[in-house]
Amino acid sequence: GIRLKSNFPYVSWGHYDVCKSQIYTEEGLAWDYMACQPEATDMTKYLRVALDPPNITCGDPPETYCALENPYMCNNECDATTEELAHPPELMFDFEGRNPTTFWQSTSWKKYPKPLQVNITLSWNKTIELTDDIVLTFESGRPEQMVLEKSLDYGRTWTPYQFYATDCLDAFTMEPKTVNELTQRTLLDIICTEDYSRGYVWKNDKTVRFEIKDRFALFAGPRLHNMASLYGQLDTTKNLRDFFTITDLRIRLLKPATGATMVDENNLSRYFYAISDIKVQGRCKCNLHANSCVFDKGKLGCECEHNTTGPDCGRCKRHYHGRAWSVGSYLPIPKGTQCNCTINPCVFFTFVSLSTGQLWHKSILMY
Ligand SMILES: [Ca+2]
Repeated sequence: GIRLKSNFPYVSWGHYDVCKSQIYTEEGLAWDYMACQPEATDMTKYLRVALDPPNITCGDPPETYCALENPYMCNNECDATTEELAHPPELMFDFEGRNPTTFWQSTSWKKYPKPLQVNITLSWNKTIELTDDIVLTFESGRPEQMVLEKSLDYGRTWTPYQFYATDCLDAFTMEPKTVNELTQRTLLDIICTEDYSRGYVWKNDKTVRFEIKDRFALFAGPRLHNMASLYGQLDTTKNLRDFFTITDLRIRLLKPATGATMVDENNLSRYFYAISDIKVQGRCKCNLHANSCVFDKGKLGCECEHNTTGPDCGRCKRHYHGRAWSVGSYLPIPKGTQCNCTINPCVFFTFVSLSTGQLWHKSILMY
């Protein structure tokens, strides 16, 4: 399996890289347990993508597209059988450092006035915690209507994260808002924003964001210099923790860019969706009981410490039900999270071999 976590102990923000340290007690050497979590990383390497409708990708049959801003510029060809002209979904997640960009593209809006709608579902089959903004880069115009949704139960139920429209009132009967209007009290409100959909400015700005860092900043300060404050809030507020936790994301594209109030019905090959890049930064959710997460046989799983087990370290290991399982605690920093699972007391002893000098660890259950 691929290790997401390097063994270097102090990386990124938050001193939550070490799960345990050795301490001297009256009985000898023992382990002191501490809150720990895997390093944040690029989560798009570990997702599965599904499109609905499944045959909405362009190129089968081949199509020629015209530019949105110039109906006479029709040199965009899509052909699924030719590698250079195909635009499959994986091109939303490839390395985007070259020129020209690579992108997924939908069929054109040929069934107008029936809406051209596409759902793009990203699944991790594992709970993950978002640590940075979700950023979608549109190769053509940004959609005039879009909803970003999340699931916390592997796609069984969905709730909106954010609405996007050129006109929020018209599209979703919601007052337009921006993330800057949110406060600590309204942080969990679901808003509709017009910031990422406006008219013809798309030529310069192609991105649509879900602003995680601006929301973090409401507790951690403008440059996230006070993560301890955020962690304190996360510790005590389950709703807040859950807000940034997902198993799946769904991008619902509801109306493509038209660049005008009237759709040009004689040239519907100007209207389509194209996405060159999707960024999702996050970490495996391990309930503060693991500092590494492995990708094995196509599945992410925490490497649980503190005598916990399960994909999210969500329960006690067998024989370690001395105390009820609980989520680890960030507080006090950096220590404080005790193993809640061992038969009391929770002791690991270290032995030294007199012949080889080797160290080994042995847990002793004491009744
Ligand atoms: Ca790409």
